[in-house]
Amino acid sequence: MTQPLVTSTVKTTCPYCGVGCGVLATPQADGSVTIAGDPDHPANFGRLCSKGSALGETLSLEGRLLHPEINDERASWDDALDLVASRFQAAIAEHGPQSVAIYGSGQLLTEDYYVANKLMKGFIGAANIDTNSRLCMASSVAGHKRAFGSDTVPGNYEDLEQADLIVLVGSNLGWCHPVLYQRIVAARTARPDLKVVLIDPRRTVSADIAELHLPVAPDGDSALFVGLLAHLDHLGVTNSDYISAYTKGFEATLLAAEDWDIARVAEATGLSPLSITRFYDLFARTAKVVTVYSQGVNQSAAGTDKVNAIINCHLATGRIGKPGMGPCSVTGQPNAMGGREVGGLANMLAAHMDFAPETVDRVSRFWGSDRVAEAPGLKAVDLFAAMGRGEIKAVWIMATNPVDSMPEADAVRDALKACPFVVVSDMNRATDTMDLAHVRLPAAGWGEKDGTVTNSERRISRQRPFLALPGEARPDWWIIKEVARRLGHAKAFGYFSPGQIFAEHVALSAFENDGNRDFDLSGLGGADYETMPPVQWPVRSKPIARMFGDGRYFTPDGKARFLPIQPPPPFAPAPGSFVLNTGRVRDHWHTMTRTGKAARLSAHMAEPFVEIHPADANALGIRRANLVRLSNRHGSALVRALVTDRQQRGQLFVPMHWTDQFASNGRIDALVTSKVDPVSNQPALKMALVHAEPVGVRLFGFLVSANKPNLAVDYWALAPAAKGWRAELAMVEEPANWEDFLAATFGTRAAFQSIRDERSGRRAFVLIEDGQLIAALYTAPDPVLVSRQWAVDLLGETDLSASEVLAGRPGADRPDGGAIVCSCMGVGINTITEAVTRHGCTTVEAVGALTRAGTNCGSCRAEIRGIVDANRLIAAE
Ligand SMILES: Nc1nc2c(c(=O)[nH]1)N[C@H]1C(S)=C(S)[C@@H](COP(=O)(O)OP(=O)(O)OC[C@H]3O[C@@H](n4cnc5c(=O)[nH]c(N)nc54)[C@H](O)[C@@H]3O)O[C@H]1N2
Ligand SMILES: Nc1nc2c(c(=O)[nH]1)N[C@H]1C(S)=C(S)[C@@H](COP(=O)(O)OP(=O)(O)OC[C@H]3O[C@@H](n4cnc5c(=O)[nH]c(N)nc54)[C@H](O)[C@@H]3O)O[C@H]1N2
Ligand code: SF4
Ligand SMILES: [Mo]
Repeated sequence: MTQPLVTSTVKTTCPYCGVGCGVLATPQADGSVTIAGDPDHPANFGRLCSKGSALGETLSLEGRLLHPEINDERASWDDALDLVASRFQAAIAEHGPQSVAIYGSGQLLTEDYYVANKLMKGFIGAANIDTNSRLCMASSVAGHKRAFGSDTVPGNYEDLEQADLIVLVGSNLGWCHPVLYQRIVAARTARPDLKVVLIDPRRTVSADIAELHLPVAPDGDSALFVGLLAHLDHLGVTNSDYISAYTKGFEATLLAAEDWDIARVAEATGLSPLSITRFYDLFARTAKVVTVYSQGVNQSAAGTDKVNAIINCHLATGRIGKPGMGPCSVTGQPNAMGGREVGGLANMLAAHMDFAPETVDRVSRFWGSDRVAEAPGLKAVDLFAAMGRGEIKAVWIMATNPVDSMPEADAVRDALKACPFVVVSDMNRATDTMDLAHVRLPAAGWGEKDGTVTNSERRISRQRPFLALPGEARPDWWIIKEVARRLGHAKAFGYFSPGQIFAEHVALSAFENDGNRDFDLSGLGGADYETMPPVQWPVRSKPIARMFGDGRYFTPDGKARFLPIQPPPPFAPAPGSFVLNTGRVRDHWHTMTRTGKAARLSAHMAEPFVEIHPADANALGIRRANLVRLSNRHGSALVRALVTDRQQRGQLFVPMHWTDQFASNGRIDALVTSKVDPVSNQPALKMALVHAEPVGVRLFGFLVSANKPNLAVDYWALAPAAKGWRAELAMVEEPANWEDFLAATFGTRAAFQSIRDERSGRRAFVLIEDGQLIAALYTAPDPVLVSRQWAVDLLGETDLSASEVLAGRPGADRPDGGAIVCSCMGVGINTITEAVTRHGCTTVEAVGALTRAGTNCGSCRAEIRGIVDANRLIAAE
């Protein structure tokens, strides 16, 4: 059980997305932790989304790594740290500093990240430290640097509320930055003139607040924004005063855009000329525009160009550096920004400085090291490729799971298998990456760690501990400095607290800065780390009102740069192949190491799926809920068909979340190409080419079990339930012996009761002990129709009889709420439908008042609106 560190309420920051919401955590006497939004935090003012609200349910010690391990055996910290240091030392001595690497993460705290970067770039002397931010923000970083001379996100969250037009490009804000989305929803309610345009090939839930959805062809964004620039010029709404005073390169950029009239844009984007014109005119006539962009922009082979195509339009209209306007890259991870600040990317040195000789000299003097790396190191895709070629002799992975999240993930797995020495620091014992580690180091997790994170609006907030370190887990900064010490750098790594590391980070940001570098925390020198309130950088002694408010940029001449953009040719996959788009679902976080512990987060979507257009499904003979095999030369995956016209023809969408820990074959990155953007080296994670085919299945199944089942069938997907487990199954052959199958699956030889319907081929097996359900399995030749939520809820019931469980459907006394829509309040689709059809609710608010659905975090309100709309007509009849 987790042990509280304090009994009072602690102000901390959510460890999930880059919105960076303030959280109030209060440990309770029974070991649980109460979670609430911090009303004083300027990111969320008390709001939390479904994932944030469920944080308390992810803190159990189940699955945690609680002591170091060497070659699968428990080891002492001293032995593990000595071994890491000596193997790194040996590789460096024999093969040079380029033969070792660190692969980090935007989920490290700034202090952890600072120490890791300082060790690698400052004292090992190679820049081979890169991070999962390469997969996430690298194109935005590169685009910012090209335009502004610095990696600066200019905007603030209030700009979203003050804008008259918000353009969401490749961003599913409703699910991925839910509290920001809720702030926009609230602003729109208060000020219905605020318009939203969504640019995304899929019609996501974020379309719910959009007056206009442009289902752009994959990578059609550059053409759309290049055409917009030409259009703004034709209409004469560019701001020539701004352009001449504060920018360079406009003429050449406009020249490159000149030929992009609406007809050509329509051809390149697959959009209708009418909808393009509507968007362009809206943009042209609205001064206060914020363009929010995310992975549909960054994760592309032309991602950096997309970023600059967007920024060009803001510079051309002078819509930047003022309230309610500007380009706004929203960051994914809680500390994606902090990582960029310390130099976590292989092409940055530290504190937003790169590898120019004078900066290397400056950082060398600051760190007191004569071996600071002088050139960028290997970036993520190249790093694992080099490892595959045997060039990396020792690697240390921290707070990321590349076996699941890197493109061409099977090759990454092979590279790690072939690497002579793999160290992984993680909180969990079982991850697909941990499985390959020679040394496993138990890291402290959220609630135990102490440090800072920076959110999308450059706001630094404290993460504070409220739980004791479990077992022998240690914070990442401590682990890294202990290795540094053993490598002979005790003096430079004599840290005893995160506050001390932060103070050094502050000092480096201010060192010889003179206002020439955007990242400047000089005003924080001497701040009380313990009580530090959330603060936005830059923090100078003389505060600045707003980034770029004075029209001064961080290029040598102080002017912003326009970049001429050549949109890529329209993408035309060969007949028979699909464009595979990947991304996120509302209630899961990445590789599910934390959200996968929470039953209520797993109830929203409990298995890996592929969204496919009905016409494509029909043509391939894929029916609803059938299994689909996706494949290409890199790998294959087996997922459930979700047939929907939200998806365009010729395109598929699969979530990135499922791993070998939760499904038989759901690692979608095995199929994703490692093609990268030439400027940022960020991989094109949203555009693989795959084949899709239905899988001949003899039996489908669904089970619930009080104990973790052992699944060895052709297809399975496992998820926690409130009182046990649930799983989806499919088999290509019927088991030869059902008794053996049940015993192997549920780990018991107890006698199950069963029924079989000869005509339909349906079977049910149930084991009840003392009126309590131990296990139930339902199988059928077609996808099993059993009510999932009902069956899951039975696990907590008493006085059950086998016959009611065998029936596979709720009796009159146990109404079936249906699949969970509102995970905060646990309200299912049937309850919501009934609120509309039987109780006459015609609005989301009315449904909320009756059922409480959608009344907490609001992330499900778009789905509720969909159910209301679909059933209102039926109700009216
Ligand atoms: N629930 C949840 N929230 C999260 C996360 C999570 O795992 N779960 N992760 C966090 C992290 S690290 C990140 S980076 C963010 C990501 O946040 P988002 O970027 O909003 O999320 P994604 O689902 O990856 O992708 C966004 C959209 O890009 C679209 N897209 C694909 N190709 C194109 C294209 O060519 N053009 C355009 N315009 N759009 C395209 C996809 O259809 C998708 O809807 O989310 C953060 N928030
Ligand atoms: N196909 C496809 N692939 C993608 C994406 C996509 O959209 N499509 N998105 C990409 C993006 S944007 C991102 S950000 C990545 C995310 O991908 P990953 O970073 O691989 O995913 P996570 O599951 O967040 O992995 C974090 C790991 O760190 C551990 N951890 C958490 N906190 C700590 C800590 O404090 N210390 C230590 N040592 N460990 C900790 C967790 O248990 C977990 O194992 O995936 C990328 N991959
Ligand atoms: S929006 Fe949700 S996941 Fe993101 S920081 Fe806020 S509570 Fe956490
Ligand atoms: Mo990300």
